[in-house]
Amino acid sequence: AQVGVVIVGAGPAGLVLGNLLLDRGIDCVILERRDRAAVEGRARAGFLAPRAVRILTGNGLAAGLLARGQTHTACLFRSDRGEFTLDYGKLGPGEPHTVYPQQELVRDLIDAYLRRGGRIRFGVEAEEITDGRVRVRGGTDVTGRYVAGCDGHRGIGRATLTAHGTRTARWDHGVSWLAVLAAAPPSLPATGYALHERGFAGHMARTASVTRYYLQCPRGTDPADWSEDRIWTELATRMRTAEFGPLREGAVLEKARVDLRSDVLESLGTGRLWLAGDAAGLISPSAAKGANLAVVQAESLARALAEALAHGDEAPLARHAGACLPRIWHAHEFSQWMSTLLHGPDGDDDTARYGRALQYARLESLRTLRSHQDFFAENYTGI
Ligand code: FAS
Repeated sequence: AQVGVVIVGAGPAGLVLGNLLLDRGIDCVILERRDRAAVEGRARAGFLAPRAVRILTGNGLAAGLLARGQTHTACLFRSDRGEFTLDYGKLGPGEPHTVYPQQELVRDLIDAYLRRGGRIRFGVEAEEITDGRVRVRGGTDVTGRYVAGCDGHRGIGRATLTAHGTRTARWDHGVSWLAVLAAAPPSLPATGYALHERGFAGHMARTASVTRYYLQCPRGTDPADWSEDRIWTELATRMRTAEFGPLREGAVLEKARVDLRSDVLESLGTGRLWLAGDAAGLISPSAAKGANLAVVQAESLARALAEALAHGDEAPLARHAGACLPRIWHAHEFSQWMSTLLHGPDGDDDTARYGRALQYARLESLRTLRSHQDFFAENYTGI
């Protein structure tokens, strides 16, 4: 039997899409290769932009984040020139971020989807997508009028599109982060970005008792080489604790290397296969946009699929791609701006010295110029 839409992947993109399609009376099924506990336990993003919060709130999917999310309106920058705070909630459009761990949001979205009578098949891996038919590893195929590839940047949704000629624009920021999750309360009153000649360090609260830290590290770094002691010592150095006060330490729950790379598919879909989220484009975490882009794209795709199914034409889907791509590129442009602000060049040759001077000039403009602060606020919370 054919369903309206087969969704591959139960991350933020697939789950928001599934909930919004059900709300429009469209029969869909989500295929997720991992089990429910694994999907609900994967700590990743934590920053929700106002537009993503509005979409979730407007579709009855925000009870958890409104009850347990924390509102953030400021961030701070540290360097060898001192520390300054940017009250982005009072700059530019004057909007806040909501800090709510992605795995909590995924849990809420799965509950809501099942409550709406949605079907998710956990532990089911899609192997091939051919014109609406999804071949399932070791199981029965599933056919949909449409297939939504929400299976991340290494998924078969993207692989299928690119195999049929869709080009990918890609950028390697040449930087890696050691992404650490610590069982420790936040050490700073806000998200902190520390620029240091040894490399960038970041501090992002996730909950009252868990904090995310990032340490810029060389490509190929093995997280196993970073003991708990070495992590806290390096964080103390780069966050200049001698000058600004100690960090609140705790057990390291997770450490993983994230290579900062970005890419965008030059088409979000064709015919019966359409992508949303990381499947459509991977954005470096430097500006915390990935999960937000996933939510915004899923909402737009849900509307386009509903129209296409109702009127039997693909024009709404082409309009969806046309509207989404400029928004994706806008987010990538800011993410690139942020990455060059946070990460100075390696080495000490003339080129590195020039690059580092530019980095500090950009930081100084951000500290002193209202126009730069408004630009930052608008892009930091915008999507
Ligand atoms: P996801 O990757 O979340 O979900 C894809 C799903 O598809 C997965 O559950 C996978 O199991 C499933 N799947 C894949 N192939 C399949 C197949 N063949 N069959 C069935 N299922 C399949 N973003 C931010 O905005 N802020 C951050 O601070 C941030 N930090 C991050 C830190 C780390 C360490 C990482 C890795 C990412 C981070 N991101 C961050 C980005 C991240 O949040 C993504 O943008 C977000 O998960 C994208 O959501 P989806 O597109 O739904 O993809």
